[in-house]
Amino acid sequence: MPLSQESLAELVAAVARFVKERLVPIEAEVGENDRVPDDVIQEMKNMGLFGMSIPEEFGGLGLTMEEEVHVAFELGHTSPAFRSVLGTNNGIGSQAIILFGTPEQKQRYLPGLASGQIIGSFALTEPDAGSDAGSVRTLARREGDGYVLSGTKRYITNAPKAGVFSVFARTDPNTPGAKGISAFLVPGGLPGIEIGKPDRKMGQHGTYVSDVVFNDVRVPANALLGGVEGQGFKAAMQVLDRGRLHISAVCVGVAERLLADSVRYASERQQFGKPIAEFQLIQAMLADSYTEMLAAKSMVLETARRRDRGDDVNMDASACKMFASEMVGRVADRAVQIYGGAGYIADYGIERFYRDVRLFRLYEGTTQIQQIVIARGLLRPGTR
Ligand code: COS
Repeated sequence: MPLSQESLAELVAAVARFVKERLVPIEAEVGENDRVPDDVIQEMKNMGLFGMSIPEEFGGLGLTMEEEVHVAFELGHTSPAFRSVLGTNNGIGSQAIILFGTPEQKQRYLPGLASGQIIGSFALTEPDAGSDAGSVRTLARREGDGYVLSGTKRYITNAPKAGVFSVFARTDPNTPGAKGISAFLVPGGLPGIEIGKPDRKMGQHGTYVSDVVFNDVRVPANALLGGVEGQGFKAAMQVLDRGRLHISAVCVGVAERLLADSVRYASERQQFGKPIAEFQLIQAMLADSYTEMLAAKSMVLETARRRDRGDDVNMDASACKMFASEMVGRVADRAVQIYGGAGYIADYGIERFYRDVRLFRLYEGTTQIQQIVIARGLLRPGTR
């Protein structure tokens, strides 16, 4: 059930306060130390932020997509690393269970994911299966009354802390492509699971990504998501439809933050005897950034509302992801330009955002994959 307007406003205000008072002051420290402090993570858990999208009956906040998007705007007002800490539990690490899990699977994992006691992680990508997600090679061999998983997953967010992986593996080696793929819920500590050293990244320091190797990992039959083979690819795609909308909202939030910083800096920085904000070439950059941010925000809100009404938003979630992630890249670039030399110097924090936002155009589907999804949707008979 949607929150009342009052409760939503209270939640959004609480998150905005937390971001401003607790997260913004430690952005630089987190970027440098590559670590979000444990007490901050605990505060996020206490606020229920690990379970925003998880139904209330399992201990989550049960937010609608529109409500979640409003919270994501706020979380975007600080370094994206903080959002990433709780991002998988709300998105790709829990949604497969919410959308397709059996009642037992939901009962087993969702309360822990909602409280943040369990960290969820989405294991789809492989060394040779990135954009071509239908070509996964990880195998799930039927053996006795269970399965044995073998294969390597790559760039898996939050893998080093994961309590449960949604693993996409081929149960039917004779069926190539999407149809032979099934999804499994695999507890993090099982024998045979090897977690690689966290990868060194361009940005978003404080979040961890690594390889996960499955060396003949045995799971019981009830680890099969939804108890049905061959549904893994569709499950992954539906999880990503939702995830892409959430990421789009974070992009909007980051753009709002960068715009606020740019306005403040332009108003304070003096050149030629006056604040640079008085120069029309600076004003043009600010106006372009605001307009593009507003366009993305409107798209995200409208698509979230349509998803809440039960519409298929596959194409539009991709349109949001493409536009919002490219938009925040341009806004970050203009922010560096407005700051001038200071934009390139670490102390001002703008170059950190510039590096952080680059990831938005890559993960949960590159811009080029979003273009494919949109174009296919347009060309599908009867779509428009
Ligand atoms: N919801 C439900 N079903 C979907 C779907 C969706 N959003 N998208 C595709 N499907 C279904 C199709 O309908 C098709 O089913 P049928 O065979 O029954 O018709 C099946 O899945 C295969 O779809 P398709 O033929 O479109 O698969 P492709 O191999 O061509 O791949 C893309 C499609 C490229 C869109 C997909 O591989 C993709 O999204 N890749 C990017 C993956 C990604 O985002 N990776 C990031 C890693 S996670 S951080």
